[in-house]
Amino acid sequence: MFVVKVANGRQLTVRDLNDNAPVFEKEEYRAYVKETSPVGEVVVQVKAVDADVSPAHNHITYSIQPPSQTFEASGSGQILLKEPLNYTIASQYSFTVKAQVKFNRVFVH
Ligand SMILES: [Ca+2]
Repeated sequence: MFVVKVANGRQLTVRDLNDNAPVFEKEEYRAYVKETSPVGEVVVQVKAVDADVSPAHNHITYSIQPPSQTFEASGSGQILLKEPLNYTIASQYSFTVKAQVKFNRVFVH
């Protein structure tokens, strides 16, 4: 959000308060991956958007919660395969991807 306020004859500009949390474009992502998929393969691409305008307040990082042995999230929201799959051990995985903005600074000029 971009806010400009004038108070007491002095100009106060609050530039892009970090007041928006990132929001995923979809509530749920589903993907099918073959048992023979190589390590490093992109299983699914997730994307969150943050309504704040400045890069310090809308640069999103992704992580899998709780951390997974099998999958990892890249900086751009790709969910990658970290180890070979074995259908007989697990035929389905579900996990949560957390999107967060690292910096939490408010700029007041
Ligand atoms: Ca934000």
